[in-house]
Amino acid sequence: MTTVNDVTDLSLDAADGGVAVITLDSPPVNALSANVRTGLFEAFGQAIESDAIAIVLICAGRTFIAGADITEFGGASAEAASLTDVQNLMESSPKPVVAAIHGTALGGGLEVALCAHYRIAVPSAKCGLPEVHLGLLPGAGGTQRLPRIVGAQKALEFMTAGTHVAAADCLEMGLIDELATEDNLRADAVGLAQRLVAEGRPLKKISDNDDMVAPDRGNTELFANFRASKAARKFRGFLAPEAIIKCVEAAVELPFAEGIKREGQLFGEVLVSAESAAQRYVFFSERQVWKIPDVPRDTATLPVDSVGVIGAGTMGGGIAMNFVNAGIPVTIVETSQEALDRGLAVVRGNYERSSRNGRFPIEEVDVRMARITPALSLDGLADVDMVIEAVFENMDLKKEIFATLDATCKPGAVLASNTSALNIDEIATATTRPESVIGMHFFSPANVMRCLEVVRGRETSLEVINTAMKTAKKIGKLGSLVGVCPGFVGNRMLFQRSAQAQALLDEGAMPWEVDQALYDFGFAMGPFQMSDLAGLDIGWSAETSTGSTIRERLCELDRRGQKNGAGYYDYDENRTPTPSPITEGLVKEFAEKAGKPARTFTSDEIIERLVLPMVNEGARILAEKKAMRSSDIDMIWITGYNWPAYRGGPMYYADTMGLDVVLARLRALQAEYGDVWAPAPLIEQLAADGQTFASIPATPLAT
Ligand code: T1G
Repeated sequence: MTTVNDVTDLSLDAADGGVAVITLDSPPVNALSANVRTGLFEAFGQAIESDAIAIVLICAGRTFIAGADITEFGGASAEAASLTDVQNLMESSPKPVVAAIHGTALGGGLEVALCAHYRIAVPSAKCGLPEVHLGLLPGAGGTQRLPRIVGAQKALEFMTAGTHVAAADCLEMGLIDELATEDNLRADAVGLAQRLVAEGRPLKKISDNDDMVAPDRGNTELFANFRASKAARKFRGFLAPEAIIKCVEAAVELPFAEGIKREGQLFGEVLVSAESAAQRYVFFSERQVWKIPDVPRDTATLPVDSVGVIGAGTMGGGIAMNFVNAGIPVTIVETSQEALDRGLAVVRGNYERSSRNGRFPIEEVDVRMARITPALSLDGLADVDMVIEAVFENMDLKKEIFATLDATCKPGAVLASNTSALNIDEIATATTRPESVIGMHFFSPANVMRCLEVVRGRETSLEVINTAMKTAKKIGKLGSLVGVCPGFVGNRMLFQRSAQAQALLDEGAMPWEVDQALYDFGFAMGPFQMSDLAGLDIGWSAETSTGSTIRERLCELDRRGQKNGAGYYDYDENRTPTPSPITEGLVKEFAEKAGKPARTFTSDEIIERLVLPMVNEGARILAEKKAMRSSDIDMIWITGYNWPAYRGGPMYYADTMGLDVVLARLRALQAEYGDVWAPAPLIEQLAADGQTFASIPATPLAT
């Protein structure tokens, strides 16, 4: 075994029958750092020069190369061999090169493997080109080689989805040539290399393949159809998907060498884009949420092998589904059989729809439903490891329930509330075990939205915090630990945005102007369309209505939202919204009464009026230590409210504006609209110091 550099070894062991084995060992994921590229370049050079009959590339640790080193992007390019240098050396090797894959061969990692002549993988391995999630495209030949293996259509789907594909499917697609035995990869790879030589098999160079792309030459319809496809609707606002489509067009229309040049041009464009910088920030931010400064990594995790959910309504049913989907049995408690039956019917309907959409076979519906035990008493929760209360947002009711849970549940059970704003510490006072009480705030629809605000109470134990966060990860949520305050983090900032949306209406802006501005910014829907969707009459009653707001007046006109065809908007039978003259009249009436002059509102002004209050509140949340870091706030908004990932989140957005600019705008708005716009002291301080929210180190929550 020769040490090539500190992350690369080269073995020319007789036991391998003349096959050279290059082993990469660069934790955590063998990313293609400068050191790794240099090691590979030198190792392949030595192996090709040696008397080895063939070469195997394999990785130590958890995975094959998982891509370019994302931490290197945007930094000075280190003096090292380029990825292309390595790939050219591999592909032009006069000796067979075999890539041996385990874990996840992703991005540049798969692109390296595609420059081997053959690929072998263990059954548990996965391959993918997920660059699109970083706002990038496979920039090391992936956009030119993949279509030459699977054809243009599949390549478009594969690269714009950026999914990880199981080894068996990769074998079927032709991405890999053989499956190894799970724990015998090295030997099987060496065996394959020996067979290639013994059988005189050709040195397959994907770049020479033309038969998979030639049939689509001139087929402009294929690309037009893909751009118009349902999948493409998700590309709105992102740059990388369209760049990927252009690369595949080049793969089909141009010779390989020219296609590679086109890929390089388009890669250069997306690499320097604001969208990719934001998406790379999100990639690292969603890995920071699990790091809690004052909860040591070796903190115990309590078992969560059974769960109780109180309430089978929209939230309770959705919450239960998360655990059922993770294979954890759930006891769901309601106050009446009718409520139980109704709730379980909704859950079954959700599963049947997922099955119809191809998520799983219909038989799985009963398997999942069988994991749910309905109950009409909290006694049914005596032995569960975790309880999540999801009843009506009423403090007295919650305290009554937690007092019963305290008397019913086994010692050590985690007692969580799904409350979206109420004080966890107050709920905990209803029990004799406040150390076991925590908030687990799911976002509606609870079985869909990734966000889970884990609310740390003053007395919540480290074990319970750790257990709640580990449970969040286990059920596929992005857990964000937050402190107790009204609305916690997400809703506390949403309150501010909603107040300004209403203020804009009161000044004469139309609901559709506000909604359109947020839609164009990248949200799926604006606040007024959202209100119509949820129902305008939530919390409204004809008996107490005073007609003092536009919403009350709409409800008094029986305009209750989508459900009865009219709210802020008018709706046709397909629930397509159109601006309503009735709403327009009301907005104008209220604005005139308030003495507001009729005027136009630009999208930029609307976005500023909606986003800056959120940023200001986020700054207060950080200063109060109710969030540990600004990127946690961003992740809550991206995973809980669909803030567009290509804009990084509200705090990131403010940082990219510059906090000095944010401060100046807040002061200008304060002068025009009053102290509700007073800048948070933290913004004043950071602006004065020329700092950013991201520059604040992670801080333990105040309790
Ligand atoms: N570069 C640098 N660090 C990385 C990394 C990468 N590519 N991937 C992961 N890490 C770090 C991560 O930040 C974390 O660090 C640790 O590794 C464990 O990650 C030219 C341009 C591989 C499936 O997009 O999808 O190739 O927090 O917690 O859950 O065309 O990491 O411990 O300090 O996620 O087991 C394309 C990104 C790059 C793959 C493992 N590749 N990574 O998941 O662990 S662009 C990707 C992942 C590219 C080429 C283009 C996952 C994983 P820390 P983790 P995991």
